[in-house]
Amino acid sequence: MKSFDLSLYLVTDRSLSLGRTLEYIVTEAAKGGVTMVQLREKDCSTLEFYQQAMLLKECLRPYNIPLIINDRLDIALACDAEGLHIGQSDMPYAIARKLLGKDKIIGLSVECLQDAIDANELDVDYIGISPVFGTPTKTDTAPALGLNGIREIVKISRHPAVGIGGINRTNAANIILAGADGISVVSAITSATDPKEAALQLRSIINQTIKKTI
Ligand code: TZP
Ligand code: MG
Repeated sequence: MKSFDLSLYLVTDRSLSLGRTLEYIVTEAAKGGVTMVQLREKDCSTLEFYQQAMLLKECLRPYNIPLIINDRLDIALACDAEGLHIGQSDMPYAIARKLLGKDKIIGLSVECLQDAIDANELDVDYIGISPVFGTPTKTDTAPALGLNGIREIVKISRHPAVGIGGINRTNAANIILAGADGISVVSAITSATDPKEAALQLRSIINQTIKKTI
């Protein structure tokens, strides 16, 4: 059975890790309570990507945290990751599902209401609402959807949803209050002086906020 928790979802970016390895960042984040990790690496060779995925799989195994691979279906298959995250211009969902099988997690980025409506036709496991706010981490994004965008999308979507883009401890609660099941962050954990402490703080905000919404 596929079971996963979207509440605190770390997405990696080596260029923001302040010289520390992703193994270090991910292990500290796991100790701090992240529930999913996505390996998202641009500008790296297939060999490096594969080796990095295998290293992160080892780091996450003791914590039982799923490793999701961004975009690269071949890497997800090669390292037997728990899942794949695809964007609107990546491998079509149907092909990814056919090759990965029904037991793997597949997430899809939605960048507007129509993407979310279209995603209702697909058996994706979650949607990533992208971007919620503008962010220097990724500048080639669709226009920011804001909290209203989250509200509109979760109202019509049949899938669990996580917000991404410009999320940190000052606005994390609002993402949950707008109806998302979780937050996805890159810099708020990856660039923190103490990634474990950053994850703990986000974890605590999410726990408090989820309690209020129940
Ligand atoms: N997709 C949409 S925004 C984004 C991605 C990968 C980057 C989010 O980074 P940060 O540092 O959490 O704003
Ligand atoms: Mg992509």
